[in-house]
Amino acid sequence: MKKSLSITPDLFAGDLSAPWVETIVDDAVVLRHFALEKEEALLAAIAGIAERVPFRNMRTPGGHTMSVAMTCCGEWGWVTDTSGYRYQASDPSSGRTWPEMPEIFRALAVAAATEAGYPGFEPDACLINRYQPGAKMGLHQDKDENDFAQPIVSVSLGVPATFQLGGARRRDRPVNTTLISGDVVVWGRSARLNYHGVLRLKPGQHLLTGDLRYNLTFRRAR
Ligand code: MD3
Ligand code: FE
Repeated sequence: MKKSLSITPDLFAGDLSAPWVETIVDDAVVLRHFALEKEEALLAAIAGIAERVPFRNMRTPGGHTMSVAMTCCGEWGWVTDTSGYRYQASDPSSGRTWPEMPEIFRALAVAAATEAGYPGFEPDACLINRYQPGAKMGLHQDKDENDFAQPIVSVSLGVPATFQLGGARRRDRPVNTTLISGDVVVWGRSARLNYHGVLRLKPGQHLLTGDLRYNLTFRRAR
C-alpha cells in the first residue's frame, strides 16, 4: 500500500469519499455518497424499527397489494388500505404509536436538506420502503402532506435501483437516474409534486443487505 502511494501520489491527492451534488431536474438534487459512512448504523436502526413494527405489504385503495414492503417511524406514519392513503399517529395493525425517529435518521435528513438549500426542515415522518428483487413503485406524486413548501429527503441503501423522475403531469416524460447505496435525494419547490417511481428491482447483491434495497423518505406530514 505504502509503495503504490509513493509511486502515484497524485491519484490519492483528492478526497475520493467526498460527496458531490448532481441536479436531476430543477429543485431535485442527488447528494451522491452523502450517507455512505452511515450505511451500517442506518441499517441497524432499520432492523430495530422492524422488530417493533414489521415490514408489511399494504393494500392500495384500488385493491392491489404493493410489491414494496413498508414500515414507519416518527410522529406520523404513512399508511394505505382500501379506504385510502393517509398519515396516521398509530399503526393500524397494532393500534400502537410508531417508534420514535432515531437521532441518526433525523440528523442525516436535516443535514441533507440544509445542504440542498432547505435549512429549516424538521421531519415528523419517516417511511421505510423495502424492495425485494422484482419489487417496483409505479409513477405517483407524494401529496398526502400538508405543506408542499417542505421538501422530501430520500436515502437509498443496499442494491441499486433505477429511479424515474417525471414532471408535474403524469404524461411528462420521465428522466431515469440510478440510485446506489448512500445516495440521498432532496426535492422541493418546483419539483415537490413531480411524478416519480422506481423500476422493478433487478437481482443484485450488496454486502450489507444481500438482495434487498431500502429507501428512507423523510417528510413533514403536518
Ligand atoms: C420525487 N419512494 O416512498 S424516493 C415514496 O425509492 C417513494 O422508495 C421511492 O417515492 C423509493 O413515496 C423514491 C426518491 C425520489 C427522488 C427524487 C424525487 C422521489 C422524488 C424528485 C421529485 C419527486
Ligand atoms: Fe414517492
